[in-house]
Amino acid sequence: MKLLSVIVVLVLLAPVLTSCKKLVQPKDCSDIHHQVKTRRSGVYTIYPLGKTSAVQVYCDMVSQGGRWTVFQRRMDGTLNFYRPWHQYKMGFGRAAGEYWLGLDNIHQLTHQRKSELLVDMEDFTGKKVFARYSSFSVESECDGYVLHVSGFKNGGAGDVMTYHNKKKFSTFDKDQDTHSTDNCARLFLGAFWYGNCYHANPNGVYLWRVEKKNHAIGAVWFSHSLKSISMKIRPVK
Ligand SMILES: [Ca+2]
Repeated sequence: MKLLSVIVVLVLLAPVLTSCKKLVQPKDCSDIHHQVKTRRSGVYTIYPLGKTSAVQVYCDMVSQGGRWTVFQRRMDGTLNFYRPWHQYKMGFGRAAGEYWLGLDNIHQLTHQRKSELLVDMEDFTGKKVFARYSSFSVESECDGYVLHVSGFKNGGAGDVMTYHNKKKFSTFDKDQDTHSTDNCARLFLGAFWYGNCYHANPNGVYLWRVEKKNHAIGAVWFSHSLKSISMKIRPVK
């Protein structure tokens, strides 16, 4: 009888006991940093949509205070970025190398928490610059993944993203750009928040060198071909 009472009490207490032990799953790299402050830059698993949404990302724990969740990364030209809508929606590549995190994840991360954007880049002469924006968010697929970006801070790269503000996302098989007669993704072999058409084309063709002639189809910031670029977000404190 006594044993039965103990079992009953334990069963009744179960929600309380287990709630204290529940796993805290990080939504982004900022959460990972918050859990253990000494975490280094590298590949981690985050859960932007809750416990069934595990996805691997590269966390930049160094640049400008760290805590950055990288959503786009080019570094060696090993991955093809000329891909259809579905892949830009879901993401592709590997977090240890070149990848795109996926528009649904980017939407979730920037929808839940007010976020800022940092774009680090290096050209083929070894020059490193950045552009930073104090506000960055992406709407849902139903709204065309419309980009909202503002609060530019120059780190030598210049402001290209303001041109892309309030534009929808486009891929070669889904034209949502503002070019009335053509498809910017097809013209410039990329996928981005194109207008008519772009100031930056970071998902364009990897060019391997300083390119004077064919830079328009390339992974460029203005007309500057990029050896590496990483676009990353973190919640505003
Ligand atoms: Ca068009």
